[in-house]
Amino acid sequence: MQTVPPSCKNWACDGLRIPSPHFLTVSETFAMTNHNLFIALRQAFPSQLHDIAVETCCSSGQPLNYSWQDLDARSAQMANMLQGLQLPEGSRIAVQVEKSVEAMLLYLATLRAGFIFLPLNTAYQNAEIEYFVQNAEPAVFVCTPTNLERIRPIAQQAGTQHVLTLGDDQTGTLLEQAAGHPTTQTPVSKQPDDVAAILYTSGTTGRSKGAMLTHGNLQSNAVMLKDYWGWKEGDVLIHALPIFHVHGLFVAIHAALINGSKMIWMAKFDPKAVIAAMPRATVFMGVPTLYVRMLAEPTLTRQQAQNMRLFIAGSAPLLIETFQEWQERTGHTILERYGMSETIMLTSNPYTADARNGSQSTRRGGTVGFALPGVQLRVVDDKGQPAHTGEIGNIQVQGPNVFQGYWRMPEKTKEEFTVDGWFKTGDVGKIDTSNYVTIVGRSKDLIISGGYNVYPAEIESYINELPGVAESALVGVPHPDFGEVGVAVVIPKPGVMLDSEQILAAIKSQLANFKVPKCCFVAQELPRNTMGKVQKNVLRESYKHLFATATQ
Ligand code: MCA
Ligand code: AMP
Repeated sequence: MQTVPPSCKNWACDGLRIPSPHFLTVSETFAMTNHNLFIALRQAFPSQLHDIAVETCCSSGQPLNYSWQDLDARSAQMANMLQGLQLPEGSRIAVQVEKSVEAMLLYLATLRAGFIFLPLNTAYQNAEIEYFVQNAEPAVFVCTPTNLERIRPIAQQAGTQHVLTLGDDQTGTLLEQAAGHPTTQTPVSKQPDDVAAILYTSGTTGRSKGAMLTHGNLQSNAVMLKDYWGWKEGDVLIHALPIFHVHGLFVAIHAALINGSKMIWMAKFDPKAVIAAMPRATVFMGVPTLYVRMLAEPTLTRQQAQNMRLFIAGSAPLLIETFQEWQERTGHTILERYGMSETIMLTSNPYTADARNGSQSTRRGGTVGFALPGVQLRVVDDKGQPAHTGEIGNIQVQGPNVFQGYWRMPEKTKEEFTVDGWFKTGDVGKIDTSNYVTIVGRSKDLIISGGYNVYPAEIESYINELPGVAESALVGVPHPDFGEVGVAVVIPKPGVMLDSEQILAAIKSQLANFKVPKCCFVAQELPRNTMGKVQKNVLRESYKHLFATATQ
């Protein structure tokens, strides 16, 4: 039975401006005059606009169905509302809200209206938000109704003119204001180089940098992945990832929309719910932690997964044990791919062959597959010279997917590119004789925990500010659930007694919860090499068994 959201009742999808459906090829994309990404997505909507596009699942309220017409009409209303605010060209629309279909519509509306979408992790706390708004100076900030009183002064101090709210239960001033606007809208004309979104990603200095992704970056990656991953009519995606990072926002949503595919939409990942939805779906995307958690469920069986066509993993290394166990339990071979906020998707294992048929072109566990069509990837040594086949070095990339630069950080942007225009990923890897890429580590000091990035320099700077702290070091150690988690080692000032629980509590009040170290040790000194540099490898070795179970 179809339950229509209360606010959708009176929609009329009159005068749609874009004929449908038609899947754009890469060459057609380049022949377009208006390169607004929304046009390519809208063009792929099925001709039966009353069919269900998104079905919500497993939230506390009643399941809701959104038709393709709903997506079009409601994003048009929001776009018209945004345009009615008379914002300057290139305005940033910052969004920190819980996952909901309306939040996705706000993203589509921002594209349509030609503004720049700036999604923020819901875990970010005041100090983190303050930095983002002061850096990005958004014209609009959309937050949850609950956070309004907290966010409004922070946003207004940074010059944000409009602070709106959006709840995950179809409430908030954004929807109230959008409701009175027309349900049709012509997407604002955009060039491929126009910025569509800014994604904040931290750096080695601990200061976050806004990666500017263009309409061209996003569109080229989406169109290419649709083909590469064999998307076809009738595919249904289980969407269980957050929508404030590349994986859930771009890779998953674009893939479904650009194929005119329905999404089963889960506000939060619940392993039981995903497994229960498998018989009605064909594609799933997740970070490795999601696969680990599903493997712990007895309901995950070959029969339950038999309707599924493709399981995709990325954002963090997928352990070979997880890859193999998934194959044994479900009969499916996970396709692992690799990407970054600055580049969207870079490499992928092949779609076509199955690992069990012995052909050259299989999905190989422990590797991230081949450079995607249009992406050039090279491995170089520390002097920038090409590494030999199989030799470990720094991964550098080029392609239409590579971002335009860091927001208002031209110097930082320059540093991250080589003089001949290759982007330095900060990942360390190798390419074998069959062209499979394997990531073996990172030159950047980064911990990836459950698919979220934690930059030690940022956490250390917070710890070092605490009273009585002389210095600190954060290292990543293996964890059976999150893959990797942070462990802090803190050195007190002479004569000071520090309490590790108090340190963690102090950090927790200032930083997103996933950044809080899972363990903290107070020590007398940090191990250093002869140059005086902290030997994080020694700390990692000391604590590597702290959470040891399945990862050992
Ligand atoms: C939650 N917690 C975590 C994490 N998530 N700790 C470390 N790492 C995490 N990732 C902690 C919280 O701090 C909290 O601790 C406790 O777990 C429960 O929090 P809750 O939010 O309820 O956790 P959860 O719902 O179980 O979330 C786990 C999760 C989530 C489902 C794995 O982290 C998740 O959705 N991860 C996916 C991230 C993602 O989409 N990454 C893609 C980035 P306490 O109670 O002590 O406070 S895009 C990217 O990387 C690139 C481009 C790419 O290639 O895709
Ligand atoms: P982000 O800054 O959130 O975009 O994170 C990008 C980083 O995630 C990359 O530079 C890699 O270090 C890591 N990453 C993404 N996918 C994979 C993967 N399949 N295997 C290993 N690391 C990955």
